[in-house]
Amino acid sequence: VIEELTSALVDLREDDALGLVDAMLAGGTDPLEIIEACRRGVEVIGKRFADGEAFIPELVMAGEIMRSITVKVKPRLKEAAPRAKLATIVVGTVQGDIHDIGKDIVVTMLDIAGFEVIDIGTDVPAAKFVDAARDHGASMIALSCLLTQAIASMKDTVEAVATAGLDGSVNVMVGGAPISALVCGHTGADGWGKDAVAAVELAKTWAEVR
Ligand code: B12
Repeated sequence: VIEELTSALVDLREDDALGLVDAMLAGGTDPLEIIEACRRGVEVIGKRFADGEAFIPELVMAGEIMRSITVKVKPRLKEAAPRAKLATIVVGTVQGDIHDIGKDIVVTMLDIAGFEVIDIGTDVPAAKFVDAARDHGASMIALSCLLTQAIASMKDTVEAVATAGLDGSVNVMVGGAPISALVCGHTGADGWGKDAVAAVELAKTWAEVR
């Protein structure tokens, strides 16, 4: 059934995908397995896009199916989540970039790991990250980007956090396809992660240190 879900996503059969998710949740499948099966589907479409075999509408459609599935799965994930919040973390895709499929996975995973997550969306200017961190008393900020061009916005955001005097109390992590240790160093961020699991691990480390 797990493979069927991945294929339904790859073929963009939304009704089939949602039906499978309902059946799997009813049958007690681990919600994380469902998210992972969908992620593999989106990955296949991403590869087809890179090879010129899929186009923008397919990508948008895949994103929408992924979102509908996340809405269904989230309540189930929350049942298993710890009650006391570990820390508050502001998450968003930086200015100039609207990719949010990966960012949403990071949000979901942090949420179920027990973090209070403030999702401020996509194409977010540096000042908005600073305001959100201050307003919500966050101790961490996670920046996502998929465009090489948007790495500059990450650097700007890290600088804005320092200029606002929050660098002593707020840790910033960066992630997304173009991010590596080298790029992280260039942005001045405190850490980076290659996927949503790494985001949670890093956030947990930071939560314990504070
Ligand atoms: C889907 C997609 C789109 C969709 C986005 C839909 C949406 N709602 O997000 C649409 C069609 C809108 C789109 C638009 C564009 N796209 Co696009 N898109 C993709 C595609 C195919 C997949 C991205 C994706 O969702 N992957 C699946 C998710 C699950 O993976 P992920 O995002 O990498 O996230 C994981 C990790 O990176 C990590 N992670 C992510 N964020 C964070 C944050 C932290 C803190 C941490 C620790 C980890 C982390 O965890 C996630 C889960 O494991 C990629 C190609 C690819 N194979 O990556 C191109 C790609 C990113 N797009 C690209 C481009 C160029 C564009 C456009 C400029 C195209 C255009 N000419 O209009 C526009 C951008 C507009 C803008 N201003 O942003 C290029 C970028 C090239 C570059 N290096 O700069 C790529 C690489 C395609 C290519 N090969 O050319 N795109």
